[in-house]
Amino acid sequence: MKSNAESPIFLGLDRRTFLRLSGLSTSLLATGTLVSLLTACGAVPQNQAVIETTVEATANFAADVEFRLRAVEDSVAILPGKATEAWRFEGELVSGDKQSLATVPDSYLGPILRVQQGQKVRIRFENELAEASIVHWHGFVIADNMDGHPRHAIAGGEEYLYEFTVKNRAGTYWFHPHAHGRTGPQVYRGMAGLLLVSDPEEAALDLPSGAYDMPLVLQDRLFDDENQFRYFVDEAQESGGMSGMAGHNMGNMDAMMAQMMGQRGDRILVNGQIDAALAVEARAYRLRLVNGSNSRIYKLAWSDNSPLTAIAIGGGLLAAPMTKPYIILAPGERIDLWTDFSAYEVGSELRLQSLEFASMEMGDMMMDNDEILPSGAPFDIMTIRIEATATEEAAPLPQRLAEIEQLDPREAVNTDAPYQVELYMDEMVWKLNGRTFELEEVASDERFQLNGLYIWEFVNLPGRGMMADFMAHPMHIHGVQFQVLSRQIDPQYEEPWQTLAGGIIDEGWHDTVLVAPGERVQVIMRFTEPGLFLYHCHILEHEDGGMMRNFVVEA
Ligand SMILES: [Cu+2]
Repeated sequence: MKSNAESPIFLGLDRRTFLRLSGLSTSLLATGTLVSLLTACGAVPQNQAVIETTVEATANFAADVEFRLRAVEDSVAILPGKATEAWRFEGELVSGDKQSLATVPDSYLGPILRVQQGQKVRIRFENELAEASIVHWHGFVIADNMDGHPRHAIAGGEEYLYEFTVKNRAGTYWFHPHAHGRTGPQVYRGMAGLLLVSDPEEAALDLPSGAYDMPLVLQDRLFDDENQFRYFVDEAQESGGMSGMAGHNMGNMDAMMAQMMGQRGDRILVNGQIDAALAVEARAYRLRLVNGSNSRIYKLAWSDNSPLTAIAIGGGLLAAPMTKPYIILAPGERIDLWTDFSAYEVGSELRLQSLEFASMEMGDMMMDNDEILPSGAPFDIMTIRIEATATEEAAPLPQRLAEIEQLDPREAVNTDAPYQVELYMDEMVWKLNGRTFELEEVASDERFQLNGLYIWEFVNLPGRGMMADFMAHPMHIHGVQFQVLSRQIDPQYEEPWQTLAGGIIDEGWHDTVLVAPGERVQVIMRFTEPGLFLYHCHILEHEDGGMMRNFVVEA
């Protein structure tokens, strides 16, 4: 099996400190002595494992809805002037209800697929890119060979057939590529789409629907002078690879910073649009916010300081609506807001913003390319114009939304010894328990029993690696939805933590949880799908660099 390329990533330090700690000097950098340290830096695996897959539809799988999903190279108008080259999902409804597929107009984003709990879904994925890819249905409880594991990645020109029954609760899920080492660049170039699930419990609530149910995908991008996406790791590769870095030091420093802290941009896009504006009626809406950014954390707030009302999170409807002054949305996470614009005058405007927070990434401003908007910096996300009175009154917000079974930690298999996952950097690479990703490797402590209830504890504390604790990591577990049991913050991190704490929603079901610097976060879950699944950081450059591992659920 091919070994994962390890990427040197370092963080939380300005350039000078990094050079000192790593025993380098700027003169060494200039002469290219850094080369040997960085030989593996850009060595993105080009070949995924070849696995035989069936592309023949299963005869006795009577699909209720069938889609064709192509990964294509395309160009889209984003900025004035030249079009931007993008990679995108092009969707087509093959059979089933016409409401099952919608496209996002004038966007690189893929289709919005609407499915119902219990439906049988068939999706034929056709990879027309020049590199391997595979599709992961983020948040879905699904068979392991349908989950889009990188071992199932297919080369350009090949197909992968997905057939599954929707098991998830009503909610906002999404899909994106998951080829190892290439998730970051593929998502960044545009590959992402939405997967919205409905169920009878949700239907009974009479929540805003149709035009009043609005998915909003939040992403940041950096553009060059020709209106093209800038992705630093690929740029370093294209300019002769990181091993030939003499003469490309600054470019490669950008790439190293991106690997260390995640690729960020300076433009905020909503549904693929810059300077997004949404015209609404003075009534209630369901706004489904998806953080589809490679690494940016949003601290969502309204410009008039109105509180936000959350009705659903990644794993679907909350038990009851929750009101927060602001809400933290980490990469991979979703939040559904119930927002009533009827209190606003027709003709008025409101902005959705991201507020300032302590990012802990102290090197950011000094090390990042200065075009980049640093993590934790405040910015506007979009403008909402209240353009008209309501054509139809919205039903009032129900005070109870869903039944949520609380998992009991006393009933867990490992109540007294949770599986600990330590998040830290070691030998310049972000790791999980000191290990990086191997395509099919599973360690002895990464094995769990089917239908077993388990507690995992993510630990983001100093003392393990040289730089263990400078970044918040959104940790994602595949094939399962979990509940957050507890958070424990180290006292020395209390102050920065307080800039996030008021906006964290731990209630309900999750597939991704943000683990802040100085934190221990315990989650509990029951594994109901046997097989090989992933858990990883959803900062896509961390994931691509190896901050990802397999675990096995054994029948
Ligand atoms: Cu991470």
